[in-house]
Amino acid sequence: MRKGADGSITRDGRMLILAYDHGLEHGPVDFEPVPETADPEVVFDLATHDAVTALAVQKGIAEAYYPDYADDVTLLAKLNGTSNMWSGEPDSAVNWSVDYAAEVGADAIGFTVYGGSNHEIEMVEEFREAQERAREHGMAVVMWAYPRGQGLRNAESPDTIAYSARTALELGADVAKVKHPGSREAMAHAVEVSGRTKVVMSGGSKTDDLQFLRTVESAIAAGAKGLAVGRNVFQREHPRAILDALEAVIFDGESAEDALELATRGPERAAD
Ligand code: FBP
Repeated sequence: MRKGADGSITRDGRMLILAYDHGLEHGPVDFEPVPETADPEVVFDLATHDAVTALAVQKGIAEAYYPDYADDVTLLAKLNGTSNMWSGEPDSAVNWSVDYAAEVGADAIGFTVYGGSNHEIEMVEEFREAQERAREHGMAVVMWAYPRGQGLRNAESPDTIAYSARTALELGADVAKVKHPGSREAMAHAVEVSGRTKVVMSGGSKTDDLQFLRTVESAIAAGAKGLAVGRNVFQREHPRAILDALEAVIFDGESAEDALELATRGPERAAD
């Protein structure tokens, strides 16, 4: 029906999705570096930063906290997700419907598809249902396009990541969130094969400021439209400073070095 419903989660065609579903996906261990981030209010406050174009959370967090932030934060409803307390073939429970997410106030949905899992068929069929319903609501559709499965070899190879990005186009996602494939050329290839589906880089585990910003800069130079990030923001001592720097790299075209310099002496750093 409607391709390109991503206007609500982009700024000048680019985006920074702050992801905060880690309490479900990884558990409270992800909050240990900055213990106050176990409190969702702390991350909702971060999501009011100008750089953040949407906040991705699970249902319970949205229900309990979004009403207080509805004027200042764009909600991306991460529809499926699961804990890592069990082991087995990658799969993800669908925890809320698109209709309910719309009722709570979401402008966009997020959905993980583990391409290569033995559960890929069911996940893709669940995605179909959500994607078509999201189109009816005019909501943007973001696919967490993660190749993952016990029988999948080369899950992190550039070709596999490009393949998963392409599946997002084939299946009707507006945005494909992919792991960085390791080089600018490989990211450019993933972007190219994704056509009109926008590619964003997944943040990954926390790295140092400059290394992280350089990776984001390289992804943007390769044609990625932004970033979906969790730990590389909320596990930092000065999360607003890294958001300042990310804003400079993603939206203003600054180099990683200049962005870091700006952010390090910027007013937000003082406000942390
Ligand atoms: P990060 O930037 O912290 O990697 O968050 C992005 C994200 O996709 C989250 O939405 C999710 O909780 C997490 O990564 C899943 O990571 P993985 O499945 O690789 O452990």
